[in-house]
Amino acid sequence: MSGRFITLEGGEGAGKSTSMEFLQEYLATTGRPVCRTREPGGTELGERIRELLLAPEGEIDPRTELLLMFAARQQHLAEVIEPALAAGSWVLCDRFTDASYAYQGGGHGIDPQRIAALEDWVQGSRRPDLTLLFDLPVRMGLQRASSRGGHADRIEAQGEAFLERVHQAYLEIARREPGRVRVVDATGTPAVVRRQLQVLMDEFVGAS
Ligand code: T5A
Repeated sequence: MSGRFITLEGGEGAGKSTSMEFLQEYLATTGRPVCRTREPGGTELGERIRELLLAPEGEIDPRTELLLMFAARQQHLAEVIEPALAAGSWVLCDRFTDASYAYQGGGHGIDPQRIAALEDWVQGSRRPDLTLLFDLPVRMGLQRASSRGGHADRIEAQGEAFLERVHQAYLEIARREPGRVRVVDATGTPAVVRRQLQVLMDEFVGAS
């Protein structure tokens, strides 16, 4: 039986990493093999590209940024995602191509048709089976992210107006694809967020 591809999306500090733990445990209790990964990253090369992309110093042209995201994604698909799905694993991926539409498209204004061309080329027909979109006001996400301590990465440091465009782009994707993209209200406590995830996952797993 082939696996399922589940992606987690949302703005900065929306709680994806926190929820990843719960989702991994949830699937493990159903007896499904799980592969947990992230973008940009997920492979040795992808993690090196991630370091280049997120390092706070220096400017990166938005097109270069987009192409590096897809370079890392190509490697990730070839090395990790496709083999895991073919082996029957359920893949949980912290961010995927919706992030390119939201950040490089919505945030930087790159034409979505350009992104779609890369998506078709790199992914073929591969699309997530389910996307959980963690919806949180930008300012709240930034507060949560800064409460963790450490420096803002280069993309996080783009400013509130940029991150608001990203937020709106994500909501637009959810409006366009309500079957695939399920919106999680991320403003509540971790326990409240988990309860929503439990309901969504019960529904998705039950239908799979
Ligand atoms: N990117 C990525 C692109 O621009 N294009 C692309 O194509 C791709 C794939 C990745 C960056 O790359 C960009 C987007 C990103 O800017 P990242 O470090 O992976 O960088 O950034 P994020 O995915 O945003 O990760 P964050 O760590 O910032 O956010 P998370 O994982 O959503 O949040 P999390 O779980 O770490 O939580 C943040 C803090 O809030 C607390 C946590 O304990 C933590 O301290 N928290 C809560 N507090 C209160 N209530 C809750 N419900 C909470 N849930 C978590």
